[in-house]
Amino acid sequence: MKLTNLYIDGKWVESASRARFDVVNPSNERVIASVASADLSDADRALDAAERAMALWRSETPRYRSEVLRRAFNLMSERIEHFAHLISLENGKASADAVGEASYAAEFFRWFSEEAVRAEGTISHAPSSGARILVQQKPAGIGLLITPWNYPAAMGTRKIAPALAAGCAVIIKPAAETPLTMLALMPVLEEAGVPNGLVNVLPTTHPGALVDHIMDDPRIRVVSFTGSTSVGKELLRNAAGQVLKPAMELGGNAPLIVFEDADLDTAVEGAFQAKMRNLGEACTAANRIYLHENIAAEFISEFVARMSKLKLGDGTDQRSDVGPLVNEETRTKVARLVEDAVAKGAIVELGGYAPEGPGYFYTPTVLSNVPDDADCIHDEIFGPVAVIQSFTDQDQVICRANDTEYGLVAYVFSKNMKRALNVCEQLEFGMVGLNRGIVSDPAAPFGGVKQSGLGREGGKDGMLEFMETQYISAAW
Ligand code: TXE
Repeated sequence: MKLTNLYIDGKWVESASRARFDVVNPSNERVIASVASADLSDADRALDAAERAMALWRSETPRYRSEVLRRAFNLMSERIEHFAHLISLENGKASADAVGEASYAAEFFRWFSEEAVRAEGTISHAPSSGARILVQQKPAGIGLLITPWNYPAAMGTRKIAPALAAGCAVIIKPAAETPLTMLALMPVLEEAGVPNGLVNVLPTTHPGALVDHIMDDPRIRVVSFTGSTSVGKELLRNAAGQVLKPAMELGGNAPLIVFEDADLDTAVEGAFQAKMRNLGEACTAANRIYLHENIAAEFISEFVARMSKLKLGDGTDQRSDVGPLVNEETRTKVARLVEDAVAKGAIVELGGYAPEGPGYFYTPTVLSNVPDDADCIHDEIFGPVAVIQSFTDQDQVICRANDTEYGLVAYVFSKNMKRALNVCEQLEFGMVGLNRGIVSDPAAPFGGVKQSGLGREGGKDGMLEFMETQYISAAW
């Protein structure tokens, strides 16, 4: 078993209260690590360290910051297998998914090393007064980054890299289920040249109290969160206290629409990726699959064949295609949603049960004929359950797709580009996958509308979440 501490000011330290908690491997329910649990005085130390570090970091040249981030990319890329193994151990995901995540996570350092030198401003003439309008971007201040367990590396680097590129320091509060990957990143950042105190990691079992305390400190200016909509709303309320800049990546309920003119193989593979990447434990997971009734039977038969090939097993075992869910609570939620759908008339085409034995496993499942009043149509499933409905009319399916409080991502499959783009534009979602089951890319603005959140991560927009616009009205 591994013992690990908090990471504050470039040092590994016990928490002031000496409290610790266990991290469990979801594949076999064994304890793999004991981690220090931060309390309020630890947060104060991290804030002091971040303040000192940021004062120097923000005055370095963008080129200097860019080179540090580039080294972080290089170093993380050399250790993909190491990070993938840790991700599989603490999250349970299969090693192919874990390698994918670690590589994706590293890419944020590369992208933002390139963006670090491109924080541009403008100068223009005020039309009436003749004054000059100078607009520039400045680092917003210390960022509090709260990350979930579904992508223990990538949800962290997607926030750390832009914050550092912008000139900010950060305090990270990783999920208690998966703190190890983020802690393991710290030696990489040190080696890359990130100064002490610029990045601090505070795992805890009391996120509410710790986060409230940090958000009450006027030195924090940004709160960047990825997690559930309910916690996001609570954070938004608390952010009002110090009028913090919020970036919120919250839940999703993605529709995936397959028209009768879609390339069927592309659609099946795209739906498979959109549903099963990360075992469905992703806010981008296809939650509702709408098939045109002319192609529904053939699609279901091919999709079930694809899903039934998956081998369940320990996430760290290279032979496993899919691992367990992250914990018992998640598995219970998934099982409840399946039972509810079946009780209301859904047909189980595949799976639909939790196998015996240790580990939080749930079999890949396909449900067809799912009625609109089933809970899985409205709630985020966050598990390996494909929920299939059919449709006949384009306007009606757009209406059903938009009938959700969420608005993160939608997927459309059609070879008719005129129709496809028209449908994409009518979908009330921040992102659309068109003939693709994956939308995430460090170069693209990731984020949602409605109750899926505020702000964008990645792309050009990601860095702006950690910057403030300043305008100087000048006469010369
Ligand atoms: O999320 P939480 P949970 C969705 C998904 C999942 C559900 C519940 O539907 O089934 O949320 O997951 C920290 N103040 N997503 O319960 O609780 C927590 O420690 C401050 C979607 O794990 O939102 C962790 O670091 N922080 C999602 C982070 O919030 C608090 C990813 C996320 O945990 C807090 C994860 C509090 N009061 C879940 N309570 C996505 N958008 O990808 C918890 N946290």
